[in-house]
Amino acid sequence: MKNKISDLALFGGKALFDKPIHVGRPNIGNHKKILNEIEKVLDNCWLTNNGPAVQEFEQHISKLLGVKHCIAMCNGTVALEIAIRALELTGEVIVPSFTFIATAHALQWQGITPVFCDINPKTHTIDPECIEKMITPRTSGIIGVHLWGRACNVESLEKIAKKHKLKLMFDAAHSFGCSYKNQMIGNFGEVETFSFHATKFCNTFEGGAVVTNNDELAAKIRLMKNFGFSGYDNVVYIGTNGKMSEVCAEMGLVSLENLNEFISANYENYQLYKKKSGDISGLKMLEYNEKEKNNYQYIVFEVNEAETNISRDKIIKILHAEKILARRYFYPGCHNMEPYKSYYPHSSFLLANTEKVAEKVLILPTGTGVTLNKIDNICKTMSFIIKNGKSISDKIYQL
Ligand code: T4K
Repeated sequence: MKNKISDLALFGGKALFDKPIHVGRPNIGNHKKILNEIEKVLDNCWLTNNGPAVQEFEQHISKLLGVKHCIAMCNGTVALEIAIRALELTGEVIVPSFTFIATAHALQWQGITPVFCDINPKTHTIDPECIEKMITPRTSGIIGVHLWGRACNVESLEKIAKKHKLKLMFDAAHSFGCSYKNQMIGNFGEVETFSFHATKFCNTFEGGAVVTNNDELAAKIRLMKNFGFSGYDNVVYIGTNGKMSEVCAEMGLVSLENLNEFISANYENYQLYKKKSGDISGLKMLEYNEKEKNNYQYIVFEVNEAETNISRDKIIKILHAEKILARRYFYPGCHNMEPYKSYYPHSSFLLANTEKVAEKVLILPTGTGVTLNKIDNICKTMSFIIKNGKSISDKIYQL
C-alpha cells in the first residue's frame, strides 16, 4: 500500500500491480465449451453466411430482449451504419457528442451530417431540452445513445421525434441486458443497435446486432447486411457485408450462457467500488438504478477538482504508473475530434455540459478478470491520491 507520496510508482515507488489492469478486459465464458463449439464449426465446414450458430444467436437475443427481430452483424459500427441506411436517414441527424466516435462516424461515413447535441450532466445522455434547438429543415432523425448502459429519456425523445416527424433510433452498444422502465433495451425507437466487441459485457470477439419490432425494416436490414442478395444470383437492394461469422456467434452463445455470472461479478465489483469510494471527497460515482436490469459494465466516476485539488488527468497519470489503466471515455467529445473539429470549430459553444463532463469522467476497471481484492487496492490508492491531492499535483507539475 501507499503510505507516502514517494511510494507512488510515478515518483519511483513499486507499481501496485505487476500486470496492467484494463478497463475493457473481455469476459470469457467456459473455455472448454468455446473450443468445443469452434471445433464443431470446423467439422461442419460452415463458417459464415447466416449459418446455424448465427441463427441460434439471433433467436436467443430476440427471446432475451422480447424483440421480434435480431439481425447479427460483424460489429457495432456496421450495425449502426446499416440501421441508419435502412431508416433512410439523410441530411442532418442529431446525436450526442459525448459518445464513442463510431456513433458520429456511422453517419458521416454515409454523407449525413451529425449535429452534436448537449447532454444532461446528471445522466450523461442526450438532453431532450437541447434537441429542438438543433432541428433544421434538413434534420431527418435523432440517435440517442444509452451511455454506460443507462437508458436515455426515451419518452421525451419519442415525443420530439413524433412532433417533428423525425426518425428515432438508439445506439445501445453499452446496454445489452439492460432495461428501461422494466422493458428490455432493444424495444425502443425504430431500431436499436448493440456491440458485442471484445471489451463489451457480452462479447463475440467482434460483433454487433440490429434489433427491431418492425418486420419490413428487419427484412430490409437482412438484405443490406448480405450485399442485397435475395437468393442466388438475385440482388434486389444496395447492400454491404455486415455478416457475423459462425465462430463469433459460437463465442456469443457461450457468452449468453454465462451472462448471469458476468452480471454477478460486475455487480459485486460495482457494490465494492460504491462502498469504498463513498467517503473519498471530490469523487462521485454514477450510480445504477437498481430497480432496472443493469449489466454494471461501466464504473464511472466524476472528479471534482475543486475538492480533490488534483486534476482528473493527473490522477490518471498516477494510476497508469500503478498499472491501473483507468480511461477518460469519451474525452474530448466527438466535436473535438476530426473531421468534426475542423468542420464545426465553434461547436463548443453549444456543448457546455459535454465539455464539462468530458473533463471530469474517469472509468475504472471491472469485469470477471478484476478481483474484489484488486478493487479494494484500487480504491485505497484513489483515496491516498486524493487525500494528498495538492502535494501530489504540485509534485507532478515539477516533473
Ligand atoms: N457505439 C458506442 C457507444 C460504442 O461505445 C461503441 C464501441 C460502438 C458504437 C461501436 O461498436 P464496435 O464497432 O466497436 O463493435 C473500445 C472498443 O474498441 C469499442 O468497441 C468501444 N465502443 C469503446 C467504448 O471501447 P478502446 O479504444 O478503448 O479499445 P481498447 O483497444 O483500448 O480496449 C480497451 C482495453 O481493453 C485495452 O486497454 C485492453 C483491453 N483489451 C482489449 C481487447 C480488444 C483486452 O484486454 N483484450 C482485448 O481483446 O475502444
